[in-house]
Amino acid sequence: MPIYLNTYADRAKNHTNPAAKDLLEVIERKQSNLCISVDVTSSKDFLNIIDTVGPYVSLIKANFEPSLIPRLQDLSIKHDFLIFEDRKFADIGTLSTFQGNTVALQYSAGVHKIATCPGPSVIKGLATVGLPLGRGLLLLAEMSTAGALARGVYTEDAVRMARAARDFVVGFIAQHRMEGRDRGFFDFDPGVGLDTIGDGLGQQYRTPEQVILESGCDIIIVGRGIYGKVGNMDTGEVQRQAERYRNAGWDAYLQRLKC
Ligand code: 5FU
Repeated sequence: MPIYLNTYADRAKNHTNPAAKDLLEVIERKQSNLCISVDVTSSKDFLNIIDTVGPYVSLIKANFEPSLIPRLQDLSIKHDFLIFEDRKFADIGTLSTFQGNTVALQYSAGVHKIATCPGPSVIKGLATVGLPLGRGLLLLAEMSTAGALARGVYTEDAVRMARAARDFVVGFIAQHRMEGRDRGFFDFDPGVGLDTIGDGLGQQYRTPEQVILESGCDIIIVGRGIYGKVGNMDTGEVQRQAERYRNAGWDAYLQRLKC
């Protein structure tokens, strides 16, 4: 059976990367393929949003300050979600004057479960730190922004690099299923919105149904569709939107299983 038609639970049973396995199990347990992207500057808003949406998400994507890590870890235990620190590791993989290497040093300083990066040497550098800690890596294969350069040969190379490092690379940030019908990689899709098709600055939104059912992706990444403009946030509304996106993502998955 094509892997994207398998249940998350079945995929969890067979996955050899512990971070990917954990994520598949959380998704199944919470019946949520929703990842919230928390892109806010105030720590108070950041923690409030996460505490509010926690019950509805399987994953939090953020770029957070190290001082917030203990509180974030408490919330991840309270609400049963995983943490995806979104960093673009764009430095070199090896640097001869160091015992380690540049990206490995960046990576080991945080508590990232998953990260994005370019280049095979960078993957190798991150794997030296991430694999012993049971982490997984996502490669940026495609982008949701209009006119993005991540396409064509770049995208094909990202898939090739992932295949060459299957133990550590668990999938892609992408706009559609990257690996055809037979592979076990995740496809995380940002650029998801139920009420609008763009933000006026190049971001392009598709619905959970387009992303999960039509494009065969696994996880929807949603930011402003859930928390809108921060500042005078209505917690009840954030909760309502998180539940709405969770339900839309899960319904699309259930429909896909019937295909
Ligand atoms: F790689 C990508 C991409 O192609 N599109 C994105 O939108 C990443 N993103 C991130 O997903 C973006 O930087 C935000 O962190 C998030 C989407 O947030 P939004 O508020 O739902 O537009």
